[in-house]
Amino acid sequence: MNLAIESISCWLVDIPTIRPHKLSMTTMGCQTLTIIRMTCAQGIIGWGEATTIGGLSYGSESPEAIKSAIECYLAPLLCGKTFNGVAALAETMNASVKGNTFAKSALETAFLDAQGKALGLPVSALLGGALKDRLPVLWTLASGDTDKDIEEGKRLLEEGRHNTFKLKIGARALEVDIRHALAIKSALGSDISIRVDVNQAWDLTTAIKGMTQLQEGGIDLVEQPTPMWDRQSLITLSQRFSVPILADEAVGTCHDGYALASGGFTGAFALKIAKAGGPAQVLKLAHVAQAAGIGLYGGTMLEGTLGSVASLHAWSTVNMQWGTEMFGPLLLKDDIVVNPLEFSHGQVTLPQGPGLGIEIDEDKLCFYARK
Ligand code: MUC
Ligand code: MG
Repeated sequence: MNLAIESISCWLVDIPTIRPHKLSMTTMGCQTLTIIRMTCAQGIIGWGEATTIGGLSYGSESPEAIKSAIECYLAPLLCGKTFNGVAALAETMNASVKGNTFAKSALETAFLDAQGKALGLPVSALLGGALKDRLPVLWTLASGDTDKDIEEGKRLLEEGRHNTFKLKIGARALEVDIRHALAIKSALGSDISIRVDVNQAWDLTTAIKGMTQLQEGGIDLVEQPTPMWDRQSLITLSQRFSVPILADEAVGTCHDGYALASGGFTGAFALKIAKAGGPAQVLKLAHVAQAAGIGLYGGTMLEGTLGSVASLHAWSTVNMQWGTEMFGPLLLKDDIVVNPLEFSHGQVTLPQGPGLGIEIDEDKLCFYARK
């Protein structure tokens, strides 16, 4: 369906987290959401979000750079033009702007939201159709303190909100990290799935040592143990251990996925709309993985509700063997939507209305927007 884009506005929205969130490269006390509003003909409005972690410590696009790429380069390319879908939108953006997948993801999301509203269809329908309306969602224990993480994990299990946990390791000495992970595994019980995310902190030798102990201790999945550029180590580890590897930073687009798959990687890919350039683009990577027999996992950049819902629409159209981690909104003290997502029994409900199916609270957007 043809949609003419008239204008695009962009804000940096700073929201504190409920507790410090410690990763191998940074500790977050606040999350910055880059939010865009796309106004189309007939007053149809689409919303999009691009969010990264820890300024420039995680990815190569900062929130400020995302806003500037949108305002100075991408919005002028799109405003005043008509597009019949995301294929044409992506072609126009990619012809003039290299990389910048976070910025492109926010724009593709907003276009899908607007197109869904114009057609009276949920975004999932524009992406192939939802296979289900409830998706599994784990929680990340990352307070930086083993006892606090155990307490938090036990509380969430009791409340029935989550039944699977990811731990962030890699910042401390290997033995400390292994002790931490195995203490949490034994405290939460053998039937609770525990995964670890090393966020690229180990070299191959350390990874072999670490994975041997994690595998013996019953850890279910090891995410991005080695640097993103070291594709060969990831392939070697995936072939050497029975505990599967989840590639995250190493796999953004379908091209990365193809290179890993054709190099002999086994395991799973963490899909993220921001790494791929949007909810439609990330499905190209999902399809490469499916063709290669590689598992799928719905990844987050710790987005708020807007970005998390955009991801969920995409994840709902494929089979996520490893579930999802779309818990970002629960890590934030507040959000900019009228109705929060519904999380229970280790699952989250996909909104059903037209477009993304969420309503933005513009007063809250103004309140949290950077002045
Ligand atoms: C990452 O690397 O996976 C996802 C969950 C979380 O706690 O951090 C992110 C980033
Ligand atoms: Mg990760």
